[in-house]
Amino acid sequence: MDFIQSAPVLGNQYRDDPVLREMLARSLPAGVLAAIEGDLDELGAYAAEAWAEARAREAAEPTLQQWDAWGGRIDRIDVTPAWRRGAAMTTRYGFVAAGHESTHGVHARIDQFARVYLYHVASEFHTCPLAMSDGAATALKASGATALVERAVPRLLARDPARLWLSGQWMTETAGGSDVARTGTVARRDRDGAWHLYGRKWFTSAVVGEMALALAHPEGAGDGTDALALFLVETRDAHGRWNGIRIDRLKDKLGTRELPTAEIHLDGALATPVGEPAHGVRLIAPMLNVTRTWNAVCALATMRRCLALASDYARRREAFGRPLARQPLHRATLAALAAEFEAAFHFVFFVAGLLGRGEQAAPGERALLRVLTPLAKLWTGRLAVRVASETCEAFGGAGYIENTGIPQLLRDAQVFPIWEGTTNVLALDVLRALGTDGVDALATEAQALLAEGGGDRHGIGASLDAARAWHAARRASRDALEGGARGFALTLARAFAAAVLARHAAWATRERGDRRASAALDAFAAAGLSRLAAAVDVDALLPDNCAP
Ligand code: MFK
Repeated sequence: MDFIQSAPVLGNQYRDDPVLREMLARSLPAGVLAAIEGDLDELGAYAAEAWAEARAREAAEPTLQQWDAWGGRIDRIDVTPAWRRGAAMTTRYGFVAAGHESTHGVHARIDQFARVYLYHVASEFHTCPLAMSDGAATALKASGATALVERAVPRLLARDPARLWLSGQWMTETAGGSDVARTGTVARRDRDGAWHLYGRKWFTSAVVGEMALALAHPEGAGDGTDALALFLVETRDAHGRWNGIRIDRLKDKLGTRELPTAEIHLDGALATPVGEPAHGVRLIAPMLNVTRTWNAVCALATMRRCLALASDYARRREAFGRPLARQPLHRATLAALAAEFEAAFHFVFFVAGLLGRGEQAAPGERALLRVLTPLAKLWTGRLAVRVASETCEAFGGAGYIENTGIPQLLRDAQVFPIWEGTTNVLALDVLRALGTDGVDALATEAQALLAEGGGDRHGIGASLDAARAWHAARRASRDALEGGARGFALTLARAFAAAVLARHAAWATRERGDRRASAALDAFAAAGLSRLAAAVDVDALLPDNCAP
């Protein structure tokens, strides 16, 4: 009889994840952990069930119905079964609410993001509108626009599915994905003083939601970023009809295909300015920082799923007389990925902890958070693609076959370096956020972590010193600084992550007798902390039509 390979099996993703469990044990008071652990265990089980269920059926995708049988325009989007469960799951487990509630004080964001991390892959990117809803609640609270806060925030944070609102973030247009200043959507006032939006939004992933925060140009305002205004748009009117919104089509995307990303036209959509109708980018920035944190957490979730599947498969799959799990090169390949993942994991949850502390207790740490957020997003976005690509390879031919579920992990991972700002845009944002003495502040914080972690045995301080010297040497030339910004940002991210991991590893060794985090640190540092770019003759390498 022909040999039949057994498929990888996913267990409870909370119980089987020592990295998550150890981080929570170190970061949370025992009472907080005890209070949330039941939910995390259920989410771990849900992740495993959803994976098995998805393997047993055809892939489902959302559909857009623009017209009814009689020629009436309806623009109805039908979503997948996982999305139909979204509101119930969100309110039951507080994927948005938990981050804002004061129940667990400064630990709110760690609690929330542990939940999101467990839910993400099973959610079929329902986490995308949840990220934007969280971001909208955060931006509205920061805006001080009291009436809008009172109307929208309790709904965005609702624990009752019938009350829950989802929010979109309508920024991207055909001319402006990264360069938001090119926004062409116009805001006009009618005779009664009400604002209406006219224009085209090119990537709206939550048009199925109840509201969106949208950037638009008030008619008659000047040019540039400062002239843009931020508006709250409710997608439906009091009768449930579209509020001056037409859905042109759903995007045909490389991945995240369960997520109904739409192109829309705004044709007089009634909108309310958030604060004064100007400084829209400054007003939406808190939303960007929150969605970028979600992006990093969801990238971690994808990496963890890849590693869980690849290691289960390594135990099942035999080649050349023994399982892959006993073959030195395969083991070394998986271990190197596990080390990168563990460093990234602790870095991102450090950022989540900082966000929670900043919101609930200590606004003074916001400057550090401002730099670490784009670093976490840009590093983990690219790392998730690498881990997913290696995972396909670890499955050999099976990793290239659609209904194993493995190729989807790679296609979906590719959204992380794009959504919410590309790697390069974020690297430039890091330069801006650092200002003149930001590297010093980062190095000081890293030294404090290393002191807790028992010292620097991996050249972490030296890597940060080299980054500082690199930055100082190029400060006079904007082109030189920008040209190397990606390597510079990755160096900061890797060195700072190593310091965070060092602190955790010392705790895990001391309190748990567990050497895994320490081994992860050794392997991570051995792969090199610095990614500073050597001088390259770019002009010689690029074709003439790319001349400066
Ligand atoms: C999940 C699946 C999704 C489906 C597929 C999706 C595919 C992708 C679709 C997309 O297009 S996603 C959206 C991607 N685009 C972005 O994320 C925007 C990227 N661009 C940036 O991040 C720019 O840096 C930004 C637009 C924010 C700013 O550019 P500007 O126009 O040069 O403005 P400027 O002068 O830097 O900033 C204006 C103000 O905002 C300044 O404050 P002041 O007015 O007080 O001086 C900045 O300090 C402030 N600011 C900017 N970024 C900030 C910030 N403040 C805090 N945090 C930040 N991150």
